[in-house]
Amino acid sequence: MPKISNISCHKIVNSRGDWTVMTKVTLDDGSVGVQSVPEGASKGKKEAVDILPEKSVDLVSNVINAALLGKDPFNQGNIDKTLVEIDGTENKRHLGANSILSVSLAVSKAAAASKGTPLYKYLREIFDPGNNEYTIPTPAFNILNGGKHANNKLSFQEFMVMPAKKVPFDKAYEMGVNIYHDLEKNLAKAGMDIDVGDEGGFAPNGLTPKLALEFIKECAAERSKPGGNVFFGIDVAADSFKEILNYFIEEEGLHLNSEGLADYYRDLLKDFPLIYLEDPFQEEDFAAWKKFYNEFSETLMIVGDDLTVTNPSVLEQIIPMKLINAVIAKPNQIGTLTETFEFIKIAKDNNLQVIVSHRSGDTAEDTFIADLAVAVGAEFMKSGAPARGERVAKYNRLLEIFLELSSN
Ligand code: 2PG
Ligand code: MG
Repeated sequence: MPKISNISCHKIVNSRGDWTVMTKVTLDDGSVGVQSVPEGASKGKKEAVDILPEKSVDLVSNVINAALLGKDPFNQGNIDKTLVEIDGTENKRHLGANSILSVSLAVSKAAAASKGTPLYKYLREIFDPGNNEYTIPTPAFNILNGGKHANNKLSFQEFMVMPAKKVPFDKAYEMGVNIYHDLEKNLAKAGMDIDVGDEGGFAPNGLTPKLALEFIKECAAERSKPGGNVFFGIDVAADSFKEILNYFIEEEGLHLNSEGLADYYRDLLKDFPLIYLEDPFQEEDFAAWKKFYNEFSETLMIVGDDLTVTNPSVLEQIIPMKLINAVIAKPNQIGTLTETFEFIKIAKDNNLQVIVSHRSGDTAEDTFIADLAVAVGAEFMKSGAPARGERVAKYNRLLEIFLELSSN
């Protein structure tokens, strides 16, 4: 059996122009796995912690390289356990979640390469061995950016269009691209800026959440029926505009308490085919989550991201509270593949829908989340707009898998 023969690491630049790391794992049969690490802007408080890229390069190339030399790359559980043990902290601040994640995922890629198996199939063998049924997740295209992802005055972070489940991936992708370009035209026609934010969605000033949804509704209506073939979703990322007591919607001068914000959502839900609200309240505003869940859990995806941070033990604490019916899964929030799988398993066992997600600072060379989303049978994948290299790399990989599976 092939063994790990070398691990090297260097700095690269991510989509936001910030430094991150890229790690290469080589096996003694010559197989290679390369993995870069994305970075978020709106992070949950309990996310695993990254360290400075320089320090990460040093630790991966020396400490981790020495520790994993000669280890079995097919025993992902053991690789990740070793990394977690060497780190020895609760939030991976010693080795750094960035160092650990780059190695953990690169090992899986090297192992898949060694077997000559597509990555999604190899990941499936670990996640759910023997299950050969694959589905392609529905894409959630983030076409308007605000919050911490843009320099505009729009409080909510991501306005997404989500094709209906019944639409096959190639058609769904086309729908996303067409709506994106229609939106570009309509914003320009209205004299608005068509520069884009961190995730490739437009980021003009002069919008309120309601106006943003009006624009999207108009564009979606041109190609398909809102509420029929295409639905809307919002990642509110409410942490990012929470003041001490209230939520501040700056573009409307509104300081809303939790109930006021819930009313704000009630209004939007009346007027638009919204099926998805991510982080609608700040991550510790449990009472507001609870009340909202009780009212809308049958009709709306109420999604935890900053609330659950891909952390299995955090999710286990949240589930009995009944606050959510869906979760975001982002490998870099927790730092290893094994823990990401554990988190997704807990979610599935508790009937929570799973959305595998990119980060706002992502890397163009990395498409891991597309293979991951297919491997775990995630219902959705979000990777920003259907534009910009680092965003479409993931959607293009999903298309490749879709075509491969369709031809069989
Ligand atoms: C989110 C993500 C990705 P960030 O909040 O869901 O869209 O943003 O990577 O900045 O945390
Ligand atoms: Mg989010």
